[in-house]
Amino acid sequence: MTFPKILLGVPLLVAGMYVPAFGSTVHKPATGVIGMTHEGYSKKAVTIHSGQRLTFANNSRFIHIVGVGSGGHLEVPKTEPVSSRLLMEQNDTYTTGQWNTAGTYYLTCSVHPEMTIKVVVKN
Ligand SMILES: [Cu+2]
Repeated sequence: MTFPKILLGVPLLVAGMYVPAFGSTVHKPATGVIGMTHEGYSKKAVTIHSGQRLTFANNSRFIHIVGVGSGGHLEVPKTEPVSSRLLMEQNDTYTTGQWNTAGTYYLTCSVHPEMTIKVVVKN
């Protein structure tokens, strides 16, 4: 029986999620931008007004997969809080769509369950 070579990629993928990459130093996020460290956001909560957007910057060497939810569990909200459903962190900096509906929401990271930020949207 031959060993499937694709299985060699699995440990590398897992290592990429938990072991920081090598490279130049990471930069602090700009003012007003929410940073993402290894297992947390730079804030526990943020309050915005409807129509505003949130910008996140990855100031760690870890990947983050961010979406609506808490405790690492992404969920589909009952009411659509943002104008764009795409809430995944695919780049080092990510700006959400406009937050339309007043309420309290949570954004979490499916890779790091400790990463949950409360988003309060006011009219
Ligand atoms: Cu994360």
